[in-house]
Amino acid sequence: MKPIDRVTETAGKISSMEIRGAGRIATAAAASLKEYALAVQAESFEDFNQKTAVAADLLLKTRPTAVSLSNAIRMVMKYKADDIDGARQAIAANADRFIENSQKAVEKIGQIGSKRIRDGDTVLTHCNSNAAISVISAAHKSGKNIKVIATESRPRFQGITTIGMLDKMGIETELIVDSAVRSVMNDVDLVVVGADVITANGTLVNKIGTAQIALCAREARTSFMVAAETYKFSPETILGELVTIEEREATEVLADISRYKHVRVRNPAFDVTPHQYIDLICTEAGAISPEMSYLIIRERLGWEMKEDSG
Ligand code: RI2
Repeated sequence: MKPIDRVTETAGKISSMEIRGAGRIATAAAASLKEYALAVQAESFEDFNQKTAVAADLLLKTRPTAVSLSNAIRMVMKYKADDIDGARQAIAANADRFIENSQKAVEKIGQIGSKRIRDGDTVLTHCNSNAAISVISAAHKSGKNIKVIATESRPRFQGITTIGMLDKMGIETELIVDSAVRSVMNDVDLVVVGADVITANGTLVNKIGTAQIALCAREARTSFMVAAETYKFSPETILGELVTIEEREATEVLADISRYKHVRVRNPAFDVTPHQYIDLICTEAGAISPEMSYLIIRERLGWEMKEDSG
């Protein structure tokens, strides 16, 4: 297989959600760029730079919402080299660093976030987030007796992946349909979800249904926590950019719509939770209030801003 075909294959898996989850798609893209940079044949340094830029663009276009993807690609593609060999090594080193930091971040988030879970707590989670599961798993490992309520997360049923992971860890779990969230909220002590994007003012963009859960949590006075690596924060939002919400295929919701004449299916993959509904964002840099998101972007991703606005 040609190196570019391998990138196209990974991009296809990300688009179809065979590889999914904001963190996983970011590390898969980084690994794919490394593999490509090490394998691609180029006639000149310019040719190499052009080819790797095309590969990066292929990966970038797969999922329009997740800022993890654009942050990862920019971190991997930020290299200074004099020749092709130097560039190959720099891209490979950047990718390795990104993947390692990402794994460490998820662990750290677990350690920090788990302190918010008390012995005997019931935690509700939505979709399937590695970062959120890290928090739950760290609380369980520290000996706390906890119960988890997991939503199905239609239409792609990522909740089934979540209950599988929790089951393997030996954590007592209940599966509910998405519309049962209000019915169980009074039994929940803490909601923990992941993030696809966090904007400069602390607004959360996450799996469709998250905003309704946050609303229910607020009404029931239940704490709502977001678990997110710092590369889920969007530097572009400081520059005024809006977050694009991915609309996916109608067939994910209804396999055959052909018998209806006046019906169309809408399938937004993500929704927007205002910062007022979020008690805490747990990152590898610490647990912060949503209002501190701007600082995370300046301090952790600031270099990207300078690059963009320059
Ligand atoms: P981690 C997922 O998106 C969910 O929205 C989840 O909350 C978020 O990514 C973060 O997941 P999708 O790929 O990075 O299922 O914490 O659309 O694993």
